[in-house]
Amino acid sequence: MPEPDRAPIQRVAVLIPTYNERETLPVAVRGVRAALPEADVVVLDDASPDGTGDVADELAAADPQVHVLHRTRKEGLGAAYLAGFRWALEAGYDTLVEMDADGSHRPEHLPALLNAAEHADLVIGSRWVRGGRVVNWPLHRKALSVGGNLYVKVLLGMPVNDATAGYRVYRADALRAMGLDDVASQGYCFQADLTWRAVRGGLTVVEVPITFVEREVGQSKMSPDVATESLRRITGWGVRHRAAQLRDAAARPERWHDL
Ligand SMILES: Nc1nc2c(ncn2[C@@H]2O[C@H](COP(=O)(O)OP(=O)(O)OP(=O)(O)O)[C@@H](O)[C@H]2O)c(=O)[nH]1
Ligand SMILES: [Mg+2]
Repeated sequence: MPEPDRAPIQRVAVLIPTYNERETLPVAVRGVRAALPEADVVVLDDASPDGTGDVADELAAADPQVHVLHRTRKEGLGAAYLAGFRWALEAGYDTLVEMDADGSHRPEHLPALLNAAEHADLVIGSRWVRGGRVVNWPLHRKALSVGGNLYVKVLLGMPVNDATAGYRVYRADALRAMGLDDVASQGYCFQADLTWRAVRGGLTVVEVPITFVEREVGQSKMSPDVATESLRRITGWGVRHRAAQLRDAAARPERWHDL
């Protein structure tokens, strides 16, 4: 194991975006507080009609290590995370965790994810590396995730098996270096977008296997629109990336023999 080459992890914020998660949020918050007592929790709620914001306020009133960002309307996972990142970076956290509220992301994995973040800029809790698992997903959902990840990997040439995963750890300096002002991805495409920015920026990305458990309560926000946004944007990045590679190669005929 290499020596830690980054600032030690001292202040951790676990960001949990919510939209209609009043049943699942308390379980998730309790789980994080038990697994990682020194970390703070920041709930990012998009004015959930089911009153998740009030549930979050109650959790925050009972525990000074729980905070809530109330957003005025549903703007998608990406926008909620960007607001959460800004808040947590300004508040001085050095390590930011992304975690779903719905029970899919087990708090028991947090220590291993954070250990890996001692040596990485971005740690992805990965379903599609050796040791990773998905519990209770129908075949079509597995196929969508595996197929989507394969598409990203081949098109962009990214050495990451689960670029769309939403359970991850960012070091604050890495997020600052990634330039988040022009991130347009709104849905789950946001995860692939930030992975691509990290890889292109030469940051260290590490995958740690997790067991992902499908939600048992509440409703999925996955939709055909979300999948279409991902396909459209990722294809656009791929086309631009491959065109740039071709331009590079054309400009350097002396190196064609290396190709
Ligand atoms: N703030 C906010 N949170 C959201 C939004 N959309 C989804 N989320 C949250 O993001 C997390 C992941 O969403 P899910 O609905 O579980 O999506 P998913 O995991 O792809 O779908 P399932 O497999 O069915 O659970 C959950 O904690 C959601 O409440 C949004 O527009 N705003
Ligand atoms: Mg989910």
